[in-house]
Amino acid sequence: MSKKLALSVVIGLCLICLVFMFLFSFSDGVSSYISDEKTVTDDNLIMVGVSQLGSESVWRTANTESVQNALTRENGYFLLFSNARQIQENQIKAIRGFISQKVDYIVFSPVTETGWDTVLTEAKEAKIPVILMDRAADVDDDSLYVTRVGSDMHSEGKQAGMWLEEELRNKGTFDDEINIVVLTGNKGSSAEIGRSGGFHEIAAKHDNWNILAEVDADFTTSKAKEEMRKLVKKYPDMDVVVSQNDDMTFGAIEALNEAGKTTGVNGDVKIISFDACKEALIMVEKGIINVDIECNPLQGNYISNVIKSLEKGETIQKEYIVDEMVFTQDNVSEYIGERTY
Ligand code: GYE
Repeated sequence: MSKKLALSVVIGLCLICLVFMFLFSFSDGVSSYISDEKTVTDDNLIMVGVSQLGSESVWRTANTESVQNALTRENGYFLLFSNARQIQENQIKAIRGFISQKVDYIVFSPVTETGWDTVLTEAKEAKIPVILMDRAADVDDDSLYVTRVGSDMHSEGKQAGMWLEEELRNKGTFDDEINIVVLTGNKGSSAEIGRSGGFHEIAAKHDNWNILAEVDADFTTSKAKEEMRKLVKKYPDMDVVVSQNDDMTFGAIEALNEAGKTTGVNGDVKIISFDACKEALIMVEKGIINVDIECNPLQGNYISNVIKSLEKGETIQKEYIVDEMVFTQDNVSEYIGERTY
């Protein structure tokens, strides 16, 4: 190859690189511009501020995706999304930010049940309707939020207790002493309050049910594993673990296995879990988890429907409870394939 030809090849390649670099930086700039700022043509979009409480679980990720997939531009929304990383103060800041940005609606999933009166009063004064997603808020004045879309956590807790009654009856051990350990999600969250309350309601009917410990494991796998390592040493005779979400269940099972204990249908320790994400349903099918009480995170379309109704001036309910099931080895197989999270 002549020197001249080689030089023109090098120059040609450099030019191609420059064109690509230009295109990449341009497309980056456009996408971040589109997602961060409202343009003039967006004026007819409904602006919604969503404050998600965190990303602690598989359930939460599915819940986030569901709301993000429902509140899209194509569906007529301009979405501002904020993740509070399980800290109430972060949620309060995010809500104040949405108020100052004059959003049309605020959607939020309260990390704890109490402590919202002041900030929600500020939203009400700014005439911004607030929709609770997933968890409930305990406020003095009900008119501080327009509706809640979520689950009946108390009923989920009761379902767990009722499953255990049935299981013990079937095994002929209904009147035997039974040792129970509970891993709760973060204390003071409506998911924990509901599930603990519902389970206690059933447990209170049985003097032979000994709740040995109730430990907060934050709804996370790592914390549950750490806590269960201690619990299994302290209570090697535990018969049942009630774990208030699947992520904690995974950690608890790992710790139990490490301690030489088997779990599930033919195991040493019965496992009751909540959420029913795909990975856990597979463990139900294999008999590693006995029962999984479903909690449905796919709430995005419900939220969108509520907003569309409010836009039309229609009256809406104060609460929308999503559909849920109870999964055991008997019924789980037909549902695993369709589970998306
Ligand atoms: O069960 C758990 C999540 O609030 C119902 O929060 C939700 C719970 C869910 O972290 O996995």
